[in-house]
Amino acid sequence: MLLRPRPSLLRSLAPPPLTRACVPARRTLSAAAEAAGTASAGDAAPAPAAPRKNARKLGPPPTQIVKKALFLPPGVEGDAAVTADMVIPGSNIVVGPYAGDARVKEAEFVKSSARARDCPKDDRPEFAVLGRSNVGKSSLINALTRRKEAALTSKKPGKTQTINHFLVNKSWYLVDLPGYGFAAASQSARMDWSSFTKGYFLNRDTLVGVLLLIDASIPPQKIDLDCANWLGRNNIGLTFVFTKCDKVKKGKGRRPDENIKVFQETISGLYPDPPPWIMTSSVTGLGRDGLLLHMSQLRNYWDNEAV
Ligand SMILES: Nc1nc2c(ncn2[C@@H]2O[C@H](COP(=O)(O)OP(=O)(O)OP(=O)(O)O)[C@@H](O)[C@H]2O)c(=O)[nH]1
Ligand SMILES: [Mg+2]
Repeated sequence: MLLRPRPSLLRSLAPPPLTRACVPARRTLSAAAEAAGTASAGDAAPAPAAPRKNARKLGPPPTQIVKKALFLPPGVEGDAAVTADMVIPGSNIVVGPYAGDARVKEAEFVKSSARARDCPKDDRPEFAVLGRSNVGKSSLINALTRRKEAALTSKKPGKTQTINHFLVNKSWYLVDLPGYGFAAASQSARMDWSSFTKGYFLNRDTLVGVLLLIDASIPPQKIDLDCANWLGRNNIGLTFVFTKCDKVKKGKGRRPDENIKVFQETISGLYPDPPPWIMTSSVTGLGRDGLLLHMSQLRNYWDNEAV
């Protein structure tokens, strides 16, 4: 049976962008951080903490928090009580009832596909890893799967040129995609990128969501905002995954948390509800467990709600 996510699922994960005039209030990282009691615009990236699956049963008396900056996952209603210990550290993501086993027990490379129609044909759910060339897509896949060379990485942009499927726990896929915005690529290569990758997004029935990687060591880039808009317009659910949060340039430039705050402010008017975001580093492992937990709740919801 071919599983198909219900349109309502995709909408709940990626609300379509609105015009600025439609949005009454700004939602920023600092607001999210205050609300979540996790990442703070003035602090360095927080140390990775293992999210607690049964967080609501543990810890000190729960504190009610402001929810307007948080991503409420499927199964958590807008009027539900949300406490700080339900929020994944370094993110705005609330852990809901669909969160499950997030461990990666095994991961194997399955296939490289040059065209969308050559991708594996089965009904297992998948997450696509998307972002600019060199943002750290292949490194993130290696960090999530804890395989040093599962996906090939390179200092030179443009390393990944095909759609690469990695099967995790024999039950779901992580998909490494070619990067966009590779300045040195010829015009025709850039056109090829957009037609073949867009074909993948628009036709892949088993796509649960996109991890849109944003380099936190540099200021926000227009091409990333354009990509987020394109995904939103096409009702494709996304999670902003900030990469390279360990990278602090000496002297000049903003720190990762400052870049993230500017990015949050830039996109704040575009969404009626805050999209999920999380800070990561493939070098330190920051955000790894939290991101896997987030994916587990999207995946389990998709499995349960699929028709
Ligand atoms: N400091 C730091 N460096 C990183 C991180 N993630 C990736 N890098 C480095 O960034 C460079 C590019 O990483 P890749 O994982 O190959 O990037 P990619 O997005 O797959 O690149 P393409 O396949 O060319 O699109 C490599 O030199 C990585 O070591 C991170 O979290 N922190
Ligand atoms: Mg790559």
